[in-house]
Amino acid sequence: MQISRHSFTLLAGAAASALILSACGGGSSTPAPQAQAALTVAAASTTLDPSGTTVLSSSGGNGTGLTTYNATGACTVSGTTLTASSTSSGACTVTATKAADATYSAITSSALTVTVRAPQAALTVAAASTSLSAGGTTNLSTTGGNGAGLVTYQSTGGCTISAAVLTAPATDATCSITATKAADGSSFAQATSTNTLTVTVTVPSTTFLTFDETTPPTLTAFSGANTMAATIETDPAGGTNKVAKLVKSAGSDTWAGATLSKCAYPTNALPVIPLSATNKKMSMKVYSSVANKVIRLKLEDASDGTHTVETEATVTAAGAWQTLTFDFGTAATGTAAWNAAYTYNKASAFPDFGNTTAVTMYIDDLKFVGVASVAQTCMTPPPAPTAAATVPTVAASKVIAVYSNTYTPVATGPFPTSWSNPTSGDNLVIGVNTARKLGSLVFAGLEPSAPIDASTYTKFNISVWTSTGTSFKVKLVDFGANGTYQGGDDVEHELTFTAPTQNAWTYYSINLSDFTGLTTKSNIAQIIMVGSGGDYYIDDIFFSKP
Ligand SMILES: [Ca+2]
Ligand SMILES: [Ca+2]
Ligand SMILES: [Ca+2]
Repeated sequence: MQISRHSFTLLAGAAASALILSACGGGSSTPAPQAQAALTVAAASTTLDPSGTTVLSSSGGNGTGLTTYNATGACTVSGTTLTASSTSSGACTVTATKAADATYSAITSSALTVTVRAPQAALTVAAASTSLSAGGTTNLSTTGGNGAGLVTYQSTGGCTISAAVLTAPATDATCSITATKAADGSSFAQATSTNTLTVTVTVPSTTFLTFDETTPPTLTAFSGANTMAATIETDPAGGTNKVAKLVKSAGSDTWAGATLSKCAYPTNALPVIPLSATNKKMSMKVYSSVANKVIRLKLEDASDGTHTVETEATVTAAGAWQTLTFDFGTAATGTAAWNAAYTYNKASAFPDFGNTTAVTMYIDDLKFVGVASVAQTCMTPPPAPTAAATVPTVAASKVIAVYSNTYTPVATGPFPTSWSNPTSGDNLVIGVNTARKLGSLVFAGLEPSAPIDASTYTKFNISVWTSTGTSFKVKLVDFGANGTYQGGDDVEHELTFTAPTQNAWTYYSINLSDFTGLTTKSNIAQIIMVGSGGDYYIDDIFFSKP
């Protein structure tokens, strides 16, 4: 067929019409794109703190088109990560767009609003008191911040917190406190105090020894092997501070140590250290030549060595001062427990207790922990005679003396005898005159080495001094014809003198006939003195005749 120019034009017009029909009516060669189902964008969190992030996701849509996210306002988007601005807050508008593919046209979701909370103003934590006693409390507070978020407090270092009240522990501590103000809904982000606060807990204590005392303490080293030395020296760390230096030599006794005292009475005493059910600790600074060494501290009654309590602490560093705590509530293995009824007024330190190797330890600042300002009063010695007993004037030729330095006494055993209470006595020397002290006298015996024949004597004489005694008794015992203890012939008689004059010598010159039970007097073998408590001083015990 011949196609005219005109008809070609017509054909071309028809073809164009066919193409248009195809596009509009779903013709087979180039179908029109379809609309996707609705697309929804979501965020894992719709409230963000400054610089906070969240993950975006989408649902809905159709086809294989890539989903991308867009954000405007106070955040930015990268991939699926939405990041809040660090500087601005408020609304952030997020949309997702799923691209077109061969089948579907592109679709964009509705907008999702993510809120970026504002940063709070700086928060500052404070405590009403930053220096607390053990177990003491203080109120915490904050300034700054924004919004109505709850403020909470956290502490390290041993302090505890309940609501806004901080409680100090029972021991020395340094506590750091942090405050956190919670986020306030969608307005303000969480705030944390940037200031930490140091609370220093001061446990009350009383210092018993510093070695800087005007009158230096007395150091009494002890060691059977003579391998212990204790002196007061200057601080090995420098300066003018005075400390005690304990030098234990190789080959020492395991129990070598030194007693630390500052009271004149009783011997080796300190003022009473008032350990109690609630306060059983002492502290002492220790500086050791060798690390990881035990030092034992022993407390006892300076007047009764059977009343003791011992505990130990360990020096962990060499050549550095460490403050060690000695808890007498935990007695050293094999030693007596603390006893509420005991008086502790004597302290001894045992460097490297239990070992025999050489060690040098310096000690300083012995403190009783738990109570401040304990009165430190040394015990007052009980009164004692300041004058000698009146010297008796009976002629020596008419005397048999048992105890005297006016007359020559007969030989005797120890005064008091070993079966007495107390078991030993002391001499009180005033000028040239000696008297015998019977401390805390219950009863004291005196035995001539050979029985005394007092059958021709008429008086028993004795001088007695007491400050607190309310009675004095004296008993004479005659061993009878056999001259020895027992055998059925022993006789005795005790006389009681009530209300002796106190704080003065009393010279008793007693008729032997008053000892009515003493029916024989040829073998007087025991003189027994009985007190009512307190110290008694005795002098010039003798038999006499006109
Ligand atoms: Ca000192
Ligand atoms: Ca005398
Ligand atoms: Ca007898």
